Amino acid sequence: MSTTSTLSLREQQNPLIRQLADCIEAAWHKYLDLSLYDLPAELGYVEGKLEGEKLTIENRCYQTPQFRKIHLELAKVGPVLDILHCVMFPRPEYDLPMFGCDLVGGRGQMSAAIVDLSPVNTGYLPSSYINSLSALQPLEFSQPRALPEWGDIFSEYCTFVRPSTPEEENFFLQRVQEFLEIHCSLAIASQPVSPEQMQQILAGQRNYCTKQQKNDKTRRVLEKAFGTDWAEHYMNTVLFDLPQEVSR
Ligand code: BLA
Repeated sequence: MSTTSTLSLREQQNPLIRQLADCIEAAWHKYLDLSLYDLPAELGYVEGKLEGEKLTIENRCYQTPQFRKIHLELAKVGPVLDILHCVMFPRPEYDLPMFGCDLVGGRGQMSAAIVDLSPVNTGYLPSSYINSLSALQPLEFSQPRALPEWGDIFSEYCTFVRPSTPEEENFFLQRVQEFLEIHCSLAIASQPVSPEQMQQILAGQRNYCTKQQKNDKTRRVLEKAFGTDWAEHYMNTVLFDLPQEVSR
């Protein structure tokens, strides 16, 4: 048995992914009142095979008074692909955007780094978010990336780049940290909305999840390792499950 198998997945990840995972969890612990969120037991830690390499997935999931589910996932395909995926799903009683972050890379080079606070309430971010986000220092990346067709869910503050130097990797880390500080501090101060608004927010969250489920690049990795049905199930129940109707 190789010695690496005794290390956690996080310790085997690309350093930027490891730093980002630590930074996300530090913000959550600093600002939020966390309790555990139970994923189906068989989906907390999963292993499969992708083109002869081992695909390992490790999930961490919490809930808080303002968030139905906050999810951090690390995935690794042998030495070739490292992935961090993170989504914070607000409870629909609160007018809060979706925090989403995906970092994909392999063999020392990141190919995709995306972070956003995406609007769900009739397509607009709350004004408190616009005020804070528009005050952030603009960051220059040498290789910005174009959003796919389903990417109309993202806000104008979305950062989507291929970070190509250590400096740009740090910029990305900084941006995620800033987004999380803004998001967590506004979230814990937010008040519940009216039942009508809640229905709109719910519709916006459903639209967000439905669009994210159209990401063929994510789907392909999961399908190749675990099969079509499993990939469909995983994308619909763990990565982007639709919030249930709420009755009051
Ligand atoms: C891209 N996501 C990708 C890519 C892979 C994955 C392999 C292609 C990398 C590239 O184009 O350079 C794979 N991502 C995964 C897998 C998981 C994952 C397997 O999270 C989980 C197990 N994706 C998200 C979230 C966002 C997101 C929360 O999960 C945004 C907030 C975005 N990922 C996203 C986008 C792309 C991407 C926009 C590029 C898609 C494209 O160019 O078509």
